Amino acid sequence: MPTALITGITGQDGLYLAELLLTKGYDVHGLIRGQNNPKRDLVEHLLPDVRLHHGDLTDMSSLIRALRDSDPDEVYNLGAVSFVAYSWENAALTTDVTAKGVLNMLEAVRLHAGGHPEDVRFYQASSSEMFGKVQEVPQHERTLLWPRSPYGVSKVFGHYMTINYRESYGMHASSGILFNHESPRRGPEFVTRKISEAVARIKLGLQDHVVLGNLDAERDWGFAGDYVEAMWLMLQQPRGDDYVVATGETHSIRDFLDAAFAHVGIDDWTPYVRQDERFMRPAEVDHLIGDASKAREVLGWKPKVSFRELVAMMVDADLAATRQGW
Ligand code: NDP
Ligand code: GDR
Repeated sequence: MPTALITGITGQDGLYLAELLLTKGYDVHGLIRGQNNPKRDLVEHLLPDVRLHHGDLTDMSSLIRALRDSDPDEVYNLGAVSFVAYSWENAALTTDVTAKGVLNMLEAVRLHAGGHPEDVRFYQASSSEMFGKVQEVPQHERTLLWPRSPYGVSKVFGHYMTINYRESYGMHASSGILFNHESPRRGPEFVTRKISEAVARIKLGLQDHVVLGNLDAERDWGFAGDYVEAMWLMLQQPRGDDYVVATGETHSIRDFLDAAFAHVGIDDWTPYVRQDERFMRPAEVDHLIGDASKAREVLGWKPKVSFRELVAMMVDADLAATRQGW
């Protein structure tokens, strides 16, 4: 039975990835931080077969201990301060976790694997935010990186450190440059879930508007359940490498609003949406669209859920959850 250790198991991707690996027969371990993490109950309820280990990406000794206790064949490093807007207010913390945390994990894996660093396969959660001020459309593995936030800069560090460990020590280390992926498990701070929750509550008469920032930014949005499959496929290849994972379609926040409100029968959303400076960013990433040809050709990966299906799935889940909460 192969064994996997996942950091960020309490997050959106961690939950989907753990479910996927369990269906494939893996012994799944997860890193959980804090002395009383409120998401522990959720993980234990959804994934009773996962074994949790205390640890934090900023504390290398805890990573070494988690590796010793789980002895994994595969490590998926999904843990991060992942909210771009928050990263300006907490740039040093973001750097400690999202940048230096990657180095801590790579080094812990290298030490744990002793003379055979290639025996423990490593996945790094890189991001389309690394493209930032877009230099090329669509973006692919060799597109120039120009990050526009402390989060983006931290992800560039983690990305190159992963490549460096592959080249320096022969580690089987892969970097997935994933474009935005969403689901009903997306944190409510991110724009898609903020909209799907608001649409559900507006439809049910519990809220009369939602306040957003820039409506013109464009993102390549896919479904998280599809994207974790690409992570796994990367670690099944003979060698580590870098792959863009995306749908190849881009939509603005306005398009998302159109689709989400239309799904509940509201054609004109303008009376329900307000804009506020508070949600504007000091520097914006305006236009993201990924070229996932390499993932398609080498991994045989392609997305299954379309943009409209994704929006409908999120709004329906929030309608159901809101009704249940009554
Ligand atoms: P989430 O924000 O949902 O999850 C982040 C996870 O990181 C949580 O489990 C969180 O734990 C954990 N974490 C935070 N700080 C630490 C720390 N100091 N030590 C250990 N773990 C920590 O993110 P997603 O699931 O959406 O994303 C997973 C990864 O993929 C992240 O690295 C993200 O940056 C990256 N990514 C995401 C994309 C997306 O569209 N979703 C696209 C591209 C990359 P806790 O619950 O305790 O806070
Ligand atoms: P992003 O996701 O920054 O792309 O990072 P987010 O959903 O936060 O923002 C997407 C775009 O929407 C605009 N926007 C708003 N965003 C939020 N959160 N709240 C608002 O009210 C709002 N109004 C407009 C933003 O300006 C932005 O242009 C996500 C994270 O998962 C990262 O960890 C990951 O690396 C990238 O996706 C790929």
